[in-house]
Amino acid sequence: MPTHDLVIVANRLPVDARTLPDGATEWVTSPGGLVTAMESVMRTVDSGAWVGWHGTPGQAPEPFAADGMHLYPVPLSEQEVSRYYEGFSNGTLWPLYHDVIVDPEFHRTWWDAYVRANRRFAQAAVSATAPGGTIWVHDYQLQLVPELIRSARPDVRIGFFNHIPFPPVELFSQLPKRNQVLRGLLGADLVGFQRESDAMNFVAAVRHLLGYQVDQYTVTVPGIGSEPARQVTARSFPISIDTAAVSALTEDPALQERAAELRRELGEPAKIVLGVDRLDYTKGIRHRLKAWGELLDDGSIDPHDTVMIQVATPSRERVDAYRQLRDEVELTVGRINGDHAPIGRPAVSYQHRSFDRRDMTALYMASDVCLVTALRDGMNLVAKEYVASRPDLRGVLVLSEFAGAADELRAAILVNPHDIDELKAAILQALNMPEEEQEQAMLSLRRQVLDHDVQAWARAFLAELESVGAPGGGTPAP
Ligand code: GDG
Repeated sequence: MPTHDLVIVANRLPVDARTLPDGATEWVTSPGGLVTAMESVMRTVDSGAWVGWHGTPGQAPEPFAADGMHLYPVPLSEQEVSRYYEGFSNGTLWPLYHDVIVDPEFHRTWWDAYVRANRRFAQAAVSATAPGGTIWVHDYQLQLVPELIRSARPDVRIGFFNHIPFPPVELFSQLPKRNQVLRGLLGADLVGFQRESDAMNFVAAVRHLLGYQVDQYTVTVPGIGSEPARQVTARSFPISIDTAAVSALTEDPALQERAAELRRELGEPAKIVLGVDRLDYTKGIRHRLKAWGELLDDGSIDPHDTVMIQVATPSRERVDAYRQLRDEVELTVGRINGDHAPIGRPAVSYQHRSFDRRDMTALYMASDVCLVTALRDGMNLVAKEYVASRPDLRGVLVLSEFAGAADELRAAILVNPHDIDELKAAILQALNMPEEEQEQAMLSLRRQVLDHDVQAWARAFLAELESVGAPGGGTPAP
């Protein structure tokens, strides 16, 4: 008997398996903004659940509880991981939705696996949800899930949030099965996006490709047969971070000491410049390194007193484009260091591994400049984390206008990362910014980030879902 009032559906459960010395499995909650946000909204309902893949191919473990949440693992076979997740999700949709920075690949076997996997997630959500409950589906891997749920359970409210950009219709139109994807999303009562432009792109695609009536951000989905028409709302809800958690860390004296120690370990440079990204071609790491290399070549930066730290967290290592990117980045870092690093100190300190949250915050606290140069990014949480880590009001954020965060963080130095000269100038401007100016900009950035945390984001989405989604078939069209 389904019992949960609020069910989250995401590709991954918020836990990782760890094998204990005696061979038993322990589940460790994976830290992250989404988990924190969901924990906070789950506390407001009688019973909350999360449906998702547990991270290893093969059979799924039985449902279990972790941190007050009921977790329902969805099984994926080795072939489904390769075709649904690495294939259609990360080899087709990810590049297409990020402005075709690399060529998307289309394979019908990938699509078939995507449909199969989406059905399984939808089925698990349907079984877990109480009558009249709410289901919140997350991200591009699960775009068919809203419609699949609606056809089985017209009694529930369905929300969908897309964490990545939604492309302009000219690009979206390239997607084979594009109409199935749109219809899948339109199963929701509320479709949320990071930026207003994403919501606009979505409704434009619905109008152009399906011919449905659109009034600003409201789509009227015609009923089939005797079914009444329904309305679906598209809106932007810019995601944020758990600012209270970051603030608490910055007040920890051990972390303040760690930040000072990091500077000492790097030889007390006058300036530290930081980049933190998943190693992904959307993040503009190559553009950033090109600009950095040229600034060293032309003598604008002295590697004896300025260091760049680039954290590049391993990501999607079985997808070809990611392997190639890693090779290129590592070749470039090697060249820059070979050409410029003083003995015993790097010009670029390249870190291809994960750091824990505390070390990450210490890095933000130790850095004078943070470079976010994404070529396209839904939001970019690193930009917000850097700002939240600077209660001292020092530090400068250089932010790509192609990251969703640029809509809100107007006091950053905004750049077009494709323009290497502009990027170089922005880096120099950041390195030379007087303290007073840094304080002014940081104050304004912090106001924005501290006033809009991830808990508020989740509450706003669910409140809107409650107001637009009428259980019993969605909002009927007037
Ligand atoms: C997608 C969208 C959107 C990174 N390395 C380590 C580490 N991280 C953390 C960062 C940050 C998160 O990972 C990355 O978030 P981003 O927003 O930068 O990017 P995506 O992973 O691409 O996320 C994006 C996001 O969804 C949310 O909607 O903003 O646009 O692409 O929190 O700090 N954390 C730790 N160690 C690392 O080594 N602990």
